[in-house]
Amino acid sequence: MNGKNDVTAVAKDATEPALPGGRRGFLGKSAMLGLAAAGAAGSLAGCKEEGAKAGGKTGGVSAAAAAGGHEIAPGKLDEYYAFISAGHAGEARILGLPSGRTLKRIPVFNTDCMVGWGITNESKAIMGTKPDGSLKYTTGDTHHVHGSYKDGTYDGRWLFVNDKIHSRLARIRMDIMECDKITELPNVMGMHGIFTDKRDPVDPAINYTTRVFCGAEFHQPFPNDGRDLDDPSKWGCLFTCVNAATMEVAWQCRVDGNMDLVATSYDGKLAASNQYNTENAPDQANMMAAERDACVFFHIERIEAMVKAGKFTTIGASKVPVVDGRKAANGDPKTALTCYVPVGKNPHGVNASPDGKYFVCSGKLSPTASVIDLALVAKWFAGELKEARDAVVAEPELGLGPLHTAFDNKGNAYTSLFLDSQCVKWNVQAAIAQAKGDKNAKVILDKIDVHYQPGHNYSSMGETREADGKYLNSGNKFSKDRFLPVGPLHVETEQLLDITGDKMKLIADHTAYSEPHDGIIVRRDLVKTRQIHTMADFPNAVNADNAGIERKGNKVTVRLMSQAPNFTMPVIKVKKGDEVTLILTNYDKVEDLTHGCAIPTYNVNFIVNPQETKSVTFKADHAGAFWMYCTHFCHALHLEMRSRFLVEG
Ligand code: RUQ
Ligand code: CUA
Ligand code: CA
Repeated sequence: MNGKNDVTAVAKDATEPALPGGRRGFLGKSAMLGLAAAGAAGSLAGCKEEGAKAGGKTGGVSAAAAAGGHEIAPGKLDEYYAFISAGHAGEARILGLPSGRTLKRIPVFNTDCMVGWGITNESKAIMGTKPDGSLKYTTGDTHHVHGSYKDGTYDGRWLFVNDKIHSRLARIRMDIMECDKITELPNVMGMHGIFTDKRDPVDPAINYTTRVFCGAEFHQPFPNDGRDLDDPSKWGCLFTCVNAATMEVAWQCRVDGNMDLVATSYDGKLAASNQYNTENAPDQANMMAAERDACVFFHIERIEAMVKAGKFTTIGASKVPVVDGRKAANGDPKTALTCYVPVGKNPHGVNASPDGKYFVCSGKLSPTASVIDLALVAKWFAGELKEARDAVVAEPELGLGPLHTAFDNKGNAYTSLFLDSQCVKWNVQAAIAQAKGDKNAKVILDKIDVHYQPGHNYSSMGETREADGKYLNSGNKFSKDRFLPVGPLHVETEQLLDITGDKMKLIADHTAYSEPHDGIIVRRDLVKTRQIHTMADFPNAVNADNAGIERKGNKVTVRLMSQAPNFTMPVIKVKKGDEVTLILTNYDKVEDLTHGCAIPTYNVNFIVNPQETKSVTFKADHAGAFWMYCTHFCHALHLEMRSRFLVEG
């Protein structure tokens, strides 16, 4: 048997020191060279060959055989939902875990002709339109999905997901798993990290999510209207707070440096973002100039008091209050809005431990992760800690290219090592003990190869107080030889690891359409979806009284009902040049009895779920006969479920 196919062999091999010329040894050298020359692509090309040579071949043993009881038999249900982002595919996705079954794709910033997202009036209103009614944007880039909280765990209400391209925040209703709001943030570019707050910083009664914090990665001029194009020293980044209920932007805070990922404390008092460009540099080489960068902490209570007191400015046409969180304006810790904690070079990822005590910020260009003690950050803000750097209580060396950290329920952390293509398991308290001088502290507990180049990893319930230490998902950026080739772009991998034992066990390779980033793994009992809509929730629902065609000048409203296997109108006749609004209500009440509505030539295509209403508006600019047909298989007479849409010339 090929050693790489035996998961226990992989785990054992992983803890051995890198052999000269071995895969990790090779990676280490080339990676550092590549990074030093700012040519990470070169190092990846190198590791591709080595990875294949080292026996990444997957034939022989199936994942199920290696899974040891993790397989979900046909007809059996998964234990967890995984809600994941999809990168430049612009959507969010739901997987079942441990099976890895794809349960749903949730269109958010992308269009989706299966459900009609970006096609129906309702979805376009959420996505945002230009004056001519077409979509303002058709592209998106989702990186991070986080849930709303109550009492430190998921409350099953909402998911939030970012769009990095156009700096938008979207909310997904978890009862129907559909996006219901999108907010475009003003004055920022490259909005990357987001995180929900877990309780109010002041009011103890508010023990649930009311804010979403967003970090901006790219510097920009203020306002970005053509000024200061040649003077990037005037550009800057803002940290943004969005009201989770209204999705309105509450305030923004200007920082020195940039932001990347975001984490929030369990007590609601602090939010933080890692900064890889504390240099405020406009070019890559200088973004790597400083030996240390920072994790910037925000004192939420103080920022909001400042806003309330009217001590803010605004930028350009935006009315959003902006406060100054730059160092020069925050010299006195006792009144400071921000605290910049120095951490390893060009860090990536900041994650909160489930005990509520620490944030872990990974080094990326430094082989370390910085453990920041939140109680000490609070002390700094109280003026009782001399240096912000003193809040770093451990900085263990983990391996090359540490990016993101997940946690179990036993005080262990799991950090992805991008360059080493590994996941490292380490103990937080041991790392702290080691930093205090305990030479016997066993920090690194295990290392396992993942395939290949992991970005995010995330554990079951690991972003809550109910972290359960069962599963860890490694979102890998390259799959190389793990799956059948499908052309120039390989599928990517979400690899599932069993983390219940001392040693991590790789139990499954799941394919992932580009490009998976972050996700959360949520116990299934916390998710309660509704299977049938309530008709009254749709103000434009069609009923027996208003069904039919209504004409006002050249504006025609067609009110239609569906009930398997029929649309209520066999013939719909309009005139060329009419502006047609077609409203369709699905009268079926049977769970999953969905109908589609497509009209050839007119680019109409959407579905209506039981008791749901949707509408489309279009110009009837082609004369002729068009079969409006049901696209969603609903009945033995599904193919016959069609009406004649006639446009008189
Ligand atoms: S980032 S691979 Cu967009 Cu979440 Cu770290
Ligand atoms: Cu209705 Cu198919
Ligand atoms: Ca830097």
